[in-house]
Amino acid sequence: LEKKVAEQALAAQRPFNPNKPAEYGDDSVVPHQGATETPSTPLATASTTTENLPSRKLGDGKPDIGHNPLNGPLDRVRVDDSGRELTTNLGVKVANNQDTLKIGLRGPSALEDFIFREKITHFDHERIPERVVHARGAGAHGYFESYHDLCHLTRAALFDKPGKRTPVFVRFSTVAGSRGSADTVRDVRGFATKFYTDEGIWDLVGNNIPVFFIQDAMKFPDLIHAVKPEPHNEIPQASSAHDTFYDFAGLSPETFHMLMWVTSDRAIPRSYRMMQGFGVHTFRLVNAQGEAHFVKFHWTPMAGTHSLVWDEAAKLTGADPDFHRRDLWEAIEAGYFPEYELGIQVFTEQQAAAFGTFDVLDATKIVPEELVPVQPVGKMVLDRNPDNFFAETEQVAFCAAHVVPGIDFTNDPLLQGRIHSYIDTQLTRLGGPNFHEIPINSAIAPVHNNQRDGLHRQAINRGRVAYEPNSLAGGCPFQAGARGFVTYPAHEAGDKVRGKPELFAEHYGQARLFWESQSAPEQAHIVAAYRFELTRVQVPQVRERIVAGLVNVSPALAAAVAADLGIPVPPPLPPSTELPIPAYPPSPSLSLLTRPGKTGIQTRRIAILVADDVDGKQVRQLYAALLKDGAQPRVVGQKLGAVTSTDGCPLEAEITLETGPAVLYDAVVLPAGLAAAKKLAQDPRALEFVREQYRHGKALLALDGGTELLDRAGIPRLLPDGSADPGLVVDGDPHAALAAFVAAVAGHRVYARETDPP
Ligand code: HDE
Repeated sequence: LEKKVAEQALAAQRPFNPNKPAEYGDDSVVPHQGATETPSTPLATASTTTENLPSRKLGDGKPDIGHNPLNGPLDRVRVDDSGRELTTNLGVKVANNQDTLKIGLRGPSALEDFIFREKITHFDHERIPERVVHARGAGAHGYFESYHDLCHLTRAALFDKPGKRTPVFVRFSTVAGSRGSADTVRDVRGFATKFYTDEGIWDLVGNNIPVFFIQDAMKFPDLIHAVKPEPHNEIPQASSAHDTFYDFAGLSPETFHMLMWVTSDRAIPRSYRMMQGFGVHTFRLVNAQGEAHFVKFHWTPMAGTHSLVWDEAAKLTGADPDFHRRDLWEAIEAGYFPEYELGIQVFTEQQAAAFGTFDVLDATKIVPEELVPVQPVGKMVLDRNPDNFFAETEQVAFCAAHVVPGIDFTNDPLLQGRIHSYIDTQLTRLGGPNFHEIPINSAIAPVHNNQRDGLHRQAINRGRVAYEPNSLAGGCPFQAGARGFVTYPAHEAGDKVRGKPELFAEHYGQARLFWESQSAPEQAHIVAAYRFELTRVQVPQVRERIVAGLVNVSPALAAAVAADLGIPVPPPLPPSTELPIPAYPPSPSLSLLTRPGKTGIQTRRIAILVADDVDGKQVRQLYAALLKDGAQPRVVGQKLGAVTSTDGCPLEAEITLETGPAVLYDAVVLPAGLAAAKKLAQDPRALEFVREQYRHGKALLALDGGTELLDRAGIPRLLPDGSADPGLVVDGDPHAALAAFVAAVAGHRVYARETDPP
């Protein structure tokens, strides 16, 4: 085959430059070895599965572990190039992919070169508009498994029997930054789940924070214009820390509850795998008898809720802007599939009316778990990375209007606006009304209707009937009646008005509840976050207005922030209602520290610092032990390549202090080998590494000579209050030391170590 291609190309394209055979001459027409290899397996036959046929694998029991029934429908569009010849988009084999067609070797290019023109034209149109919000994200496939039969509450197909699995695609995102912005900025995280249920697609388009900035969709464009980079100079990227955002926030005191959450550690998660998700709005569950309950959706990660510290998050934006994307990808590739439990808070309209201090239609309020407990109803496992970022993660179109029979909306005015906005935005972003046919967006349930045509239509609808009612097609497709989506017949009556209920105007009770439910380190982080954000604000009045709002949340918080900004505490913002600020009992579940997680040190990144004359045997043992527990150890050296070992068997450094700085790791091991430690102790980068690990509250294990490095870095052995430091494991019996270290890594951080300033 190779020979034939070469001969044909030669015949077609002579003359060549005899002086440069490899680039311009005869040799160049022979493609690199492998490029024309004969396929060893027969051409894959196209899958017969289409999105219009129900998948056999759905709803009839459990597919194999790790097998996603969505694989089938997507197979028909998957392309694997291995062992194939290069073709144009029309399937014409391409002989030469290096040179345009020219009239003479030094002559002009020919317009006739359809191969070049197709290639460059496609390239010119590769980009599509990024999402107006949530532009930066990462996605994964998986499945949802229902724990119980929830038929008494909802007729939604995914909950109709215990153990039932429904395929999902999830996209996590930041909100404010553009597609190329860094992952670890302070921001809300999107947590959007597409359930490909037997009865159509349900999108639960949530966030990692259970409340929102505003109460009414009318204000969304203002909010986003305020938080996005300022329009005159497009600064700052992916940051709320600027005048326009806090100007809007201070003048819209409904934002104050959400401001507490975004200044908390929730806004700098350690991983997408370690954050909660929330549906935010109150939705309705409707059963087959037409009975409805209000519901709030909660995702809780099995890996626990863990966050970065701010100094680390800020440094990570430079050290690895893809930190969260990479973390999700690597965990799934390694087989440590992220898991989240779905919980629901269920309550009746009568109960909701009796809550009294807040309205369940107000998205700036939570329903405290003390009032309505969260019941677990299933779990989601993300077990497969996308094959192609653009085709799947970028083209996936979530939509708050995508509900299925058994799940319905409420009158939350933010949700009502979202029902419109998402489909609308896809028309621009994905270029027309047929975006539901893009493979990642297409339902597994059958699709039959009379919608036709439009840009990029894929379905080939048969027959002459595209209307209803009809007799010519026997009335098909016919209405499903009670088997279809039946809107819950909520009784509505009222005057046409623009306004909101009085209870919506109480903005501070739950902000105070959040503040008072935080642990001491979490409170300290909130103060520091306000300090950072408001210091970036240039207009003093804008700063002051935020502090004035904080006085209503907590005078202590306002005083701490004011002190840091060097201003006196201003008088409180006037309340928007005469209703009193309600008092709530503290809600421990609002603290991240109450959800330690069940996955131990799995996927935790652990640096083992090495230099010449390290105790290689010990490093290998530690490496193996940490790997066995699911951690990701990395041998970090002063430079790449081998370091000598005391056992005569050299070790390879996998990454360097420069490329793998401290912020990339959850913990560090300083192995034995006095000489190695001495060398490292003279390297300022190693000292900085150890100091940063300490300052960021991470676990450190120092064995034998490793302690010298601790001393040189000035690391105290005890916590500031004189007690033992559970995250600092020094010497001792190696087995006991390793066990204590593993426990410390699983414990995430020793916040008691934090000093401010560092
Ligand atoms: Fe969104 N939001 N949003 N939002 N939102 C979008 O849709 C919008 C809101 C959320 O990974 C856009 O496809 C309005 C709350 C997520 O693809 C857009 C309002 C919550 C994602 C849009 C809100 C969210 C989006 C931009 C106020 C948490 C990313 C691109 C009424 C419950 C989904 C797109 C993904 C994306 C509109 C408020 C979550 C413009 C009008 C509240 C996770 O349609």
